[in-house]
Amino acid sequence: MKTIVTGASGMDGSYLIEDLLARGDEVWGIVRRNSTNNLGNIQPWVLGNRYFHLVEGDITDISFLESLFAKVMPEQIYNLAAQSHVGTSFELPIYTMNVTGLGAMNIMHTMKSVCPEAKLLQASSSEMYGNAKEKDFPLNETTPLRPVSPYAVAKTAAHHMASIMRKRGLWVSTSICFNHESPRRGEKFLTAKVIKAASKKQPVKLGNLDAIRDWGYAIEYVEGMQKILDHTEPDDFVLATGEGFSVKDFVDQTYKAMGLNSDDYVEYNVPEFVRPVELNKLVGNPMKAKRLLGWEAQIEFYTLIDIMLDYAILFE
Ligand code: NAP
Ligand code: G4F
Repeated sequence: MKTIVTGASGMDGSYLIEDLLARGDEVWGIVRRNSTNNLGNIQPWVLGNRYFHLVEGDITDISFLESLFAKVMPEQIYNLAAQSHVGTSFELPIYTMNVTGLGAMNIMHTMKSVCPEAKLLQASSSEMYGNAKEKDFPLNETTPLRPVSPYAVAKTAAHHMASIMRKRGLWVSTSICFNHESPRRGEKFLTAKVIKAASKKQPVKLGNLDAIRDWGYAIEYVEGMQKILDHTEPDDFVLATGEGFSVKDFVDQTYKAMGLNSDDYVEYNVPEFVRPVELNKLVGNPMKAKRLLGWEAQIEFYTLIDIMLDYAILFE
């Protein structure tokens, strides 16, 4: 199978490529050109694999996409590239829309004109739901989308475009992923930031501790993405654990696992890290993915913290 993966240097992209190579795909991984090294997540065995092709490019550049897609004629495309940080999207709304929203549309448009027989997985996000009504929990594939951040607006635009393209006959699926984490998580995200500080027994400055998230393990979520593309027909699927914990729960448990009391280490409501609009609660209903794909998250909250802490203590 010839497969293109955007966001190859990111957390999910790097894990996904490992799975795809292991199952025998030939993979083209798109990374942005960078003056410094942004390939830390891509393992040496992947970089040295003869079935892996590292391609420099940008999803905002449609001429690049057209020429790559025409050269490869992919059977599968995973679009994981995004400006994916919600807080940053308030500072860089237009940039975020260009990359996360229009970039996804560039990919769909290029697929339609160059390789309309290919299958596309668009990485949608639980952030699209915004502050849902209490009666709507846990959130599923039919819950209304009410985005409250520029990032979510961009993801929602791409999500709706995926649905339009599907109605026009293209094989476009979406994974509506709830938060998922791993030792490869970028260090501006809450979990990685807290793990790094706690593992070194250092203090940390945070924003709002009250928000609730449904946190899973990234390796399992990229397995879910593959199952979505392997399904018999294109569709939308929620990938989530179904369990919610607060940011404070995450912080308290992480310091506790280090034998520390978080009250002694955490400064919160620090203005720099408080978002102009907060998304208070995200808890997903993964039943459709379980029923149709046989996918279910196994790694729960406390194990996830242990995995991330152990890695940080051993390797960072
Ligand atoms: P990530 O670690 O931030 O990776 C994003 C990737 O996109 C990086 O490789 C980044 O490259 C690349 N990228 C950014 N702008 C680009 C551009 N203009 N052209 C080409 N590549 C570009 O994100 P992730 O956590 O792996 O998430 C993967 C996808 O799932 C993203 O679309 C994200 O929005 C979505 N998602 C994630 C979660 C989650 O909890 N992790 C949940 C729901 C949805 P650089 O390395 O050069 O920055
Ligand atoms: O780790 P976060 O930045 O993740 P957030 O905003 O939930 O977004 C992540 O999950 C989405 C899916 O639901 C993805 F689409 C998106 O790409 C990304 O992967 O923040 C988690 C929570 C938020 O409520 C935030 O306000 O932690 C709170 N928080 C408190 N202090 C903080 C901080 N978040 C960050 N990043 N940094 C802080 O200092």
